[in-house]
Amino acid sequence: MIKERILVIGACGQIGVELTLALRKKYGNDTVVASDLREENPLLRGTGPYVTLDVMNKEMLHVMVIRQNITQIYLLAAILSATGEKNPNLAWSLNMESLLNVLEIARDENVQKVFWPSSIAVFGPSSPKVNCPQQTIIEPVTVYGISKYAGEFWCNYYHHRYGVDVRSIRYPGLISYKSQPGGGTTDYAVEIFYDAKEKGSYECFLKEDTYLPMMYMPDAIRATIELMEAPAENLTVHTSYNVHGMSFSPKEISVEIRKHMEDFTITYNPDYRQPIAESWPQSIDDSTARRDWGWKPEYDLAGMTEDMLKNIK
Ligand code: NAD
Ligand code: AKB
Repeated sequence: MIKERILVIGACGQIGVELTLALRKKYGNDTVVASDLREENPLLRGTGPYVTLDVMNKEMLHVMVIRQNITQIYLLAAILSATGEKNPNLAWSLNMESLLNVLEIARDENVQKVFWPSSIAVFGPSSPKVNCPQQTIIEPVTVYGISKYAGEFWCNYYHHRYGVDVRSIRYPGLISYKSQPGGGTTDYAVEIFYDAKEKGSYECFLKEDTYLPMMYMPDAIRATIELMEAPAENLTVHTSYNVHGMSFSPKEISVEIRKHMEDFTITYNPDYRQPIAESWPQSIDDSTARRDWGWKPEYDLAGMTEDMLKNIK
């Protein structure tokens, strides 16, 4: 039996911290090597091995994978939609080169499985707005969305051409309280909770009726691990799976928060992120993920809101 050794790249980000902790809980602390450009996140300190690593440095990454006997890689380093529009060249080079570096090394070495997240940002204005299907017209208009769509096809290519077992999810906007989000359009749905607790009010950068697909982090972590553990023969999608959690607008989430904090107020001041949000679907059809690996979300808007307010200090 192969002794698993898992490398998480981008482990100090919004998903990375929680995913690393969940993987360590499941597979053992020493099995999971966390890595990032940044200083180690305080929540990871003392829970397992940590290395500073720039995923753009292919030689260093390659040496790390060999020295640490890595058998699985979770690649989370990326530039997200809002930051990407401020620096398109950097977003394209980080998002593409990091993936190609990992896929090349996985092909050459003893890496059994790779996880790389895509996003609902692959969809564009011509995709269906409601219950957007797994396969449909996909014409992204952000550099982030273009990089994710290209990345999906690189994953598909390495799977079919070289047999690399790379798996992917099109995450919706993720909501969490352990690690801050890193420059996305859906970040308002996290900021709103912090401002509600700190100030009792929030100025939203999206219009009140902007519906977007969202998911609570515990569901996203579970989806990731369930997909990675699914039998390979059950998987029919080698680009990236649609997954649905919930869909709501800024107005709806503010109403939900007001059920717990009756004085909470929200104002709207839409900025450059509004057109990005409007280019994306409002909700996602995830029937293929449900069929292939049994995906089912647990959290809805009410359950997520209650848990966020309970946990944000
Ligand atoms: P994040 O920005 O919070 O974290 C990314 C991490 O990568 C950061 O800690 C950063 O320091 C690190 N990083 C950046 N450049 C690096 C480099 N050159 N080498 C090593 N590490 C580097 O992002 P996140 O929200 O955790 O997202 C992780 C992945 O999930 C990304 O691919 C993102 O596109 C995808 N995703 C996220 C969401 C979401 O809502 N958070 C939704 C859809 C898809
Ligand atoms: C973003 O808003 O850029 C991310 C995403 C949906 O990929 N949260």
